[in-house]
Amino acid sequence: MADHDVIVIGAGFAGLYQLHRLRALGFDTRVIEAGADVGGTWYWNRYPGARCDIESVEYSYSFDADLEQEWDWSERYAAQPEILSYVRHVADRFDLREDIVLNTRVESLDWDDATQRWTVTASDGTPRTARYVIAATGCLSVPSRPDFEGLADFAGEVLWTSSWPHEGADLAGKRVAVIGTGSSGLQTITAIAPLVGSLTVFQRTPSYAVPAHNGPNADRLAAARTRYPERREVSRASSKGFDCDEEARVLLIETEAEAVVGELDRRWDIGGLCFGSGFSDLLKDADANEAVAEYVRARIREKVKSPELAERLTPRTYPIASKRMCVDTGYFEVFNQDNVTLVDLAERPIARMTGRGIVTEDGAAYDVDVIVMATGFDAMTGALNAIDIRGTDGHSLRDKWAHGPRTYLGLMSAGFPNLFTVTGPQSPSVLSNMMTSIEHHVDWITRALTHLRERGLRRMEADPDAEDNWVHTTNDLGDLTLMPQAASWYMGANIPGKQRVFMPFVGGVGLYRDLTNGIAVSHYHGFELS
Ligand code: FAD
Ligand code: N01
Repeated sequence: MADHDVIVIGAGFAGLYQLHRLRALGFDTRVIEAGADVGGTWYWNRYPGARCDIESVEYSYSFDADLEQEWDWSERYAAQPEILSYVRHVADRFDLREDIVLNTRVESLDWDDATQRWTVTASDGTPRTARYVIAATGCLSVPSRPDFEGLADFAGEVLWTSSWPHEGADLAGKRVAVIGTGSSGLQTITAIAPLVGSLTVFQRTPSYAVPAHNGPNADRLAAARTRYPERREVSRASSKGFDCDEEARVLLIETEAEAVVGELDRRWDIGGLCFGSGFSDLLKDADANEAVAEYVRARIREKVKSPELAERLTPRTYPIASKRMCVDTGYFEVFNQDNVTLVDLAERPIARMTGRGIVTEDGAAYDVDVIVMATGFDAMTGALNAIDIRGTDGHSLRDKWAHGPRTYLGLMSAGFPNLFTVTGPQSPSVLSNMMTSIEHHVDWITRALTHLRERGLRRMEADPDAEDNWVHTTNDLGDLTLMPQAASWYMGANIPGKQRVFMPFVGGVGLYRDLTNGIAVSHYHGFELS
């Protein structure tokens, strides 16, 4: 039996940094990763056009000043191959690989009260135990694979953006269908439109998208290098975990219409996800939200030549930013191409697949060579629920979370001692620059384990009352916003049968950091330590 101080599940950005921190402090740590290499999201999602939509100088580690100074980000938003090289470089640079077990999936975790340890069962059959387990399993790591009738009969190729073939896919000249118009769909569609013979886009819900204005990065990188520490600190104190120039925020409903448009124009020209950040009531006031949504709708009309097509591509059924906004580079313009067709599933849902392609409920048949599924993820809870986790008295986490996740601070769940989650549900995680949130959680967990060790303690568990309060707080805060109005993956609404509950903490990264650090200072108020 291999016994460790800590087992970390997942070798994405979170798992790697967690290993680096703990090993430096002398904790015997193993990382177990299902994939054949490190990188997590950036190992699996290799579809054409995949890139980050937070600037690379912010969507990167901040823990090592030399790494910051030495790594060259070639574009404002790095593409997937460059991000994957960066993660691999980090694994090599800090000698992390020797403590990572690849190609191995953790299947179950069982808490043993007598030994105060977790038994970790994984697909390689090696028996392992650990004092602590840290789930760095990712919020967007379990693909949603809708059960389309007849999919197995389709004679062509089916490709999933979330597990794109490593050798690539030759789409040149082919008849390609893409199902899904979230961030993955938008990026794929834009990248493949110039190559394919014909492209048929199956859209269930249109997305709000803001321009990336991507491009070479030399000037930005040079500027960032002169003030990385200051910039990172602004990000850590911000609401979204990256610098969105929030200082000058005002209430849209108290601002002259002309000034509103001026501010939206300014941010549109800068590009990226800070677009709505000038207005503090964007997600709180329906009128404010509608004004910003209308601005984006007008921009779509400018880009799409056919007014009828523009209208179909225009989101109207949910508030802007209540689903994660997309960042695009010419997505809407793709629909001006003769070889691109939009199928509006709101009018004609998919009925089934056949040997030749896709048939909609009105009987229309779309014959294609390749179907690309950009249908998203079982987000936030999917990867945790995929593991059979049994806490004290054999209680299952899956059962406990059947009506939605229950955590204290998004870090632990009562009844599951010594089990931590990095960017777990009910923390800011997916509403933020994930790098900022990952580094904060890893630092917080590392500090907690050090605190226990220094005091000869062996067990840490969330107090059920503190957890109840936190669950109410996160739900109530979510309900104060417009976010629950969308059928989004934040709500679990994209997975049939999943409980609809708003999962992230909306209070912002800076507030959350102060709160959680304050709890650490107050000897982990709300946790039981023994
Ligand atoms: P992941 O990268 O998801 O890694 C988790 C790892 O755990 C995976 O490798 C998985 O195989 C492994 N794992 C899970 N379960 C098990 C198990 N049972 N046993 C063994 N291994 C397991 N966020 C941003 O902030 N900005 C962006 O621009 C951005 N772009 C994105 C683009 C795409 C295409 C996607 C899908 C997500 C994007 N995200 C972005 C979110 C992204 O997931 C995070 O930024 C970040 O990469 C998450 O890192 P992680 O280590 O927490 O999780
Ligand atoms: O997934 P999504 P994603 N029939 O859930 C549709 C991050 N990310 O992989 O909206 C027909 O957003 C679904 O329709 P609807 C980012 O956080 C970032 O694109 O549910 N359609 C939707 O259009 C992002 O938010 C980047 O009605 C079906 C699409 O599929 C998150 O990952 C890039 C369907 C799924 O969109 C997830 O993005 C990529 C069905 N049965 C990802 N089921 C960056 O740019 C689903 N759909 C950084």
